[in-house]
Amino acid sequence: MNDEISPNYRPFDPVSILDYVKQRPEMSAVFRPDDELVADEVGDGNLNLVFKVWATADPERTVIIKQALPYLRLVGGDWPLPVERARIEAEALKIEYDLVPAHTPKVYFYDPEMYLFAMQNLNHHVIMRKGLSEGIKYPHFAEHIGLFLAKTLGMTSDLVLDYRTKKEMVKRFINPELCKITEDLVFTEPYRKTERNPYHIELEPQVLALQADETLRVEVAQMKEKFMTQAQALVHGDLHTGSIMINQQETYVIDPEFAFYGPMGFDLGAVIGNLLLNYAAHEVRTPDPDKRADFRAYLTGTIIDLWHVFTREFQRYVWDQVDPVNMPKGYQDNYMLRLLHDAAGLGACKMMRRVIGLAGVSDIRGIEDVHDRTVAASLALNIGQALIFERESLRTIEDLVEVATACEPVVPWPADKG
Ligand code: SR1
Ligand code: MG
Repeated sequence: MNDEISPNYRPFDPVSILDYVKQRPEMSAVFRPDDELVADEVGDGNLNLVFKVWATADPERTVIIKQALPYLRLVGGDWPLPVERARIEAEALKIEYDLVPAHTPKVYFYDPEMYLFAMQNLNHHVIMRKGLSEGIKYPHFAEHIGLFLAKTLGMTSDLVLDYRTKKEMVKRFINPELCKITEDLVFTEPYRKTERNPYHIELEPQVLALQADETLRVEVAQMKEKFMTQAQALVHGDLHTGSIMINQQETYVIDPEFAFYGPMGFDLGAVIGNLLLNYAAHEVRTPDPDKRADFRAYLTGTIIDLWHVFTREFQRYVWDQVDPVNMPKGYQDNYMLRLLHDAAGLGACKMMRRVIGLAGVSDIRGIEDVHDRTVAASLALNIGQALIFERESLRTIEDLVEVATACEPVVPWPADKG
């Protein structure tokens, strides 16, 4: 897989990265020749080395260097991965930056020998998943992510691009090994017995029942087929709340190394599904019923709002630009409805994998008390199942929220916990 790896490639460390940064001419956009630099390795994801580099005299002069390792960091050398994914990520970021600079970090350069790129350090932002788990609301998120989704999905699709450009883009973003991770971890392994499903034992009865449900596996297989065959737009491919850096004013989408030409619903569903995972986590993270209801109203309101922003901006950047003879209103309306159904079905798969499979989410797996964790996980699984089964009956985003909020956990809330 990594046969063609550059002979000059070597993984950096916090010391060697400094000399490398100093000799890159592009870094004069951030650092001065006489700057003393320091670096930290801050990667907490599953796949890469991530170095934060800054000038000691002024920590605001800072960059992130992200370097691909030839194996999966989460499990070590036994799982090789193509380092070329760094090119995919850097190119996807550049396209997203051209489309939505307010919500994409700037890339300074990509190095095809070291399989790394330098980008803007979002040092005044936090990972959204962390903030949401602490009950922090982000009032502008729906507006920001709705715009990001409309532009990055709509404007990389056949609806806007000419026939040749679109096909060239598909070729540029062929990403088989990272897609295979998703095919396995999102659509395959959660639905069978495997040692790579590290759910906790208390959840086992529900997981076994889910895996035994052939009607569910039929629906999941349809979603997997869609993921593998529908080259609709340049999707981010991993747009969970851990790929979003945020504060009260700004939102940035990071980490598009899984980018490829796939169904728009995969990104839409990732955002919605991850907000619903957080919704499920607050079943136990926020024991006070009023506070819980308030935060959940924020989460569900955000889902509704982001969808309306998405459709509004999609109208502006896509439908208002197309030939209405070839794409009449009836087609446009049906297209948006199919996106809603895809978002529900694909988002459901993304929820269930985070509960059952490898690479869970801290919203739920970070809940220390095992009974509490089981309650939250159970609710997330039930929301996922309801959404995938009900997806084609949905007419509006409000319907989707209604289906999700009607769900309960299988495990009862114990009387002594209120
Ligand atoms: C084995 S990599 C595990 C997960 O991390 C990434 O964020 C993707 O979601 C992938 O499935
Ligand atoms: Mg990632």
